[in-house]
Amino acid sequence: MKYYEVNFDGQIAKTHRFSGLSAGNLASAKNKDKASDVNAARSECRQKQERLKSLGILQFELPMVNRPSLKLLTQLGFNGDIQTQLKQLKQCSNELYSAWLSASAMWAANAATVSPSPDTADGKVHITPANLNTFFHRQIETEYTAQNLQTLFSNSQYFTHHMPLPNHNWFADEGSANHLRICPQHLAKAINIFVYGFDPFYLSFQHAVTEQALNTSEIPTKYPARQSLQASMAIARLHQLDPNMTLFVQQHPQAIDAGVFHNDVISVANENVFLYHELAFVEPEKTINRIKALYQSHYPTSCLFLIKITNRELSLAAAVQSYMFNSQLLTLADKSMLLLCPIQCKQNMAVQAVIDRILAQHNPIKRVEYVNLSQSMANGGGPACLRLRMVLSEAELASLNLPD
Ligand code: SUG
Repeated sequence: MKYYEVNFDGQIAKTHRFSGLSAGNLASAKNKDKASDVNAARSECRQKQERLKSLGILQFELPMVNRPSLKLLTQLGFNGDIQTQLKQLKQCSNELYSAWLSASAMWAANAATVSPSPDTADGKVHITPANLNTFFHRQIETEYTAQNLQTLFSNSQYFTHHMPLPNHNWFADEGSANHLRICPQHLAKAINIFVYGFDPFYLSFQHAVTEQALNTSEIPTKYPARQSLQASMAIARLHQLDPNMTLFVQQHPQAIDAGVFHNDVISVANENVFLYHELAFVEPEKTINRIKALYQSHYPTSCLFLIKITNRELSLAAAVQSYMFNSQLLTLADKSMLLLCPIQCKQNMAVQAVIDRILAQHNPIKRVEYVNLSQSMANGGGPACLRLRMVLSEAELASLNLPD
């Protein structure tokens, strides 16, 4: 059976704007109230999609999450005709008005966590829409995203849809942006790595006993951690992943406080290549050794390429500014890999030096290209944020309920 990497990009609602809604996402804060251009945003994203198609990568769009939601106005108790409701909403709070307008469903990496059929005990594709409950402007996507995913992946012979996790901070979930698959080839049963920002029970215990957690580096102190360990564990259970091939790894609090609000801003994996910053995870060496040992025990004849970028080579600040780790790492027809980077990487000398090193060393990454996604980047969304990445078999692909 043939398997393919398939990318589903989010569509951009006409209300695309910069509102500074995501604390801890430095681009979002910096560009608050900057003039936005929805046509430019759509055209930039379309160009990225066209480039991938021309490289032979399967590329589709998720159905549009319609914004703004009129239903939400009524749900929040704003009455009367639409003009009256809007007047009331604006008077009530600017922040609420901006959240209501937000076109944030464009960042499809946060739409859901998806486990492909080679990884799951029942051989089905499992999908859990993310509850996105850290920020209200994102949480309002979930209901619509879940419906869209059910429509698109409607064949129950192949796809199992789970409910979003309970809408509580214990289960804060931001979808595939905090999930990595590592394996010799897409079609293999993979090692699943879930990256979490906080363990809600550890934290409450610490608070109750000594408040020690706040005095150590165990949690971020400046910005919110958006992915909970409990959420990641629940998804691994729901998706019937092999516990012997599943790791839960904590994101480095220093990284979160430097603006790394999702793991896909600081590491990227594709098949047997794992590109990561040395401050991506707590206990970095131990974490990488666990991944290495697991890989060697499951795929003794395959080589894992672990590409570590040190903080000396590229500071966390430069990683966040350039979004190098938010590149799409893709396997091409000849089995070599392409790193599709945001254009910001071209202008950063430290990133250029890192890229030169990667290309010069022995690993499958043979090409680097750059895409201009300035409208998405100004809200903290690079190439990898814009797509929900799946691995689908020929039969699963043929069953999709794609619009004509
Ligand atoms: O959730 N930005 C999004 C960016 C999401 C990027 N996704 C991944 N890294 N996978 C967020 O922070 C900003 C909206 C505003 O400020 O108007 C925003 O929601």
